[in-house]
Amino acid sequence: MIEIGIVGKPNVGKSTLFSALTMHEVPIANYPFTTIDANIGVGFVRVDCVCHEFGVKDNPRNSCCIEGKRFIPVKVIDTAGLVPDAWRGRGLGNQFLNKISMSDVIIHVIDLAGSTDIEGKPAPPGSHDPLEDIHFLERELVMWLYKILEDNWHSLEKSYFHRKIELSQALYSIYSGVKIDIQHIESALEKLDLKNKKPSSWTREDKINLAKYILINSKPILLAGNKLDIPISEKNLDRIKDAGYNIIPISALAELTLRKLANDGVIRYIPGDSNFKVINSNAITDRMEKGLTIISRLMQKFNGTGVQSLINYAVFKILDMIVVYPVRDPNKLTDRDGNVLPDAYLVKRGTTLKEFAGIIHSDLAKNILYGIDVRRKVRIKSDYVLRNNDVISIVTVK
Ligand SMILES: Nc1nc2c(ncn2[C@@H]2O[C@H](COP(=O)(O)OP(=O)(O)OP(=O)(O)O)[C@@H](O)[C@H]2O)c(=O)[nH]1
Ligand SMILES: [Mg+2]
Repeated sequence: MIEIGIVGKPNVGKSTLFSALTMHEVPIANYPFTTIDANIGVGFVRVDCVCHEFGVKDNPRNSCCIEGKRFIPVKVIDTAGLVPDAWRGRGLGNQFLNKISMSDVIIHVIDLAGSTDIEGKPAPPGSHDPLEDIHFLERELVMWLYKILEDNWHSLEKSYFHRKIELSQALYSIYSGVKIDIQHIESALEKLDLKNKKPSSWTREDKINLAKYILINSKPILLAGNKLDIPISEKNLDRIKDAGYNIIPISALAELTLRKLANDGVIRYIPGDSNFKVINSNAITDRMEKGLTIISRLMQKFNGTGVQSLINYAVFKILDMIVVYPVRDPNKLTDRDGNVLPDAYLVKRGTTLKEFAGIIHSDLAKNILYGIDVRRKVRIKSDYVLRNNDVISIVTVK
């Protein structure tokens, strides 16, 4: 399953976002270090399900479908707040950075309202410039990767000099606990002119540059501008955009409120909708009504609370995933048990049919004969490159 790590300085709303995405109850409070250990849960990307196009009523198994919207699970990890120099052990230190080491993409939450200082202590809205929070995080992550390298330097040199292991391979094993691509290590060595430079002569700067290259290529960071419901946030959002950053504005609190009210049957709201409808007005207090008015205004302007767009952006724009629906019976679109369009898989664009078979089950990849493109009703070969929303059936030797 794709993994998304949520990071940021303390008190910016990471746990609120996590809770809104996963509906897990986790401690949320207006002081730094409310979260002291990582929270792990399941959130969902939202796409238009193909059930409408095929005119069928589906029974999803690995995902769910609400009124033609398919929700596909992704793993979400909420971490404790990071303060400058966390990599050296400040604040709660870097131990929890290891918790996001397997993440495919990192969401960096910042407080758009500037209502928290650089250490995450509450401050009046507008008193802190959120632009300042953007840079420190990248450095923390780079230095975290750098520290892993430094901590394992001795074993790297041993592998390289005594065991004659190739440099890229030796580096790759040092980073075995961090999900990175070996190609990224190879291209980093090439690009940074380190390929033929003996590790014993690498400078600190060489090591930091390598860590930076690996981070940028293996752990893309997406900025989430939170607390959009606080009036000053919009001004800061424009400033951050003007400074050239790609940032998705969100109100995690608005999303969490809507999901809770929908769960309680007070409103009708499907995550990611651009509006909601009150269905039990008796349950609405004056205070709630005030809150809902603010949320409604925000949703009109930004086409929703931004939370679903954020997670979709991370998966589809940054990770460039597509959705593929495997079925066993190409006519009925069912699995072995008769479930219609049972599964929706997120796979990297460019994945071939055979690779996809391997993702489902290694035996399937071994025994594949060909596939059937259910939409076009044609046979497809093992090397067929899957397209978004493909519904395919895999035919095997037995
Ligand atoms: N107005 C507003 N407040 C928010 C929003 N999201 C979170 N908050 C508030 O910000 C404060 C901190 O929220 P948390 O979710 O605990 O923040 P955190 O980043 O997990 O904090 P730590 O665990 O301490 O690092 C709480 O008072 C939340 O209610 C939002 O979208 N709008
Ligand atoms: Mg928290």
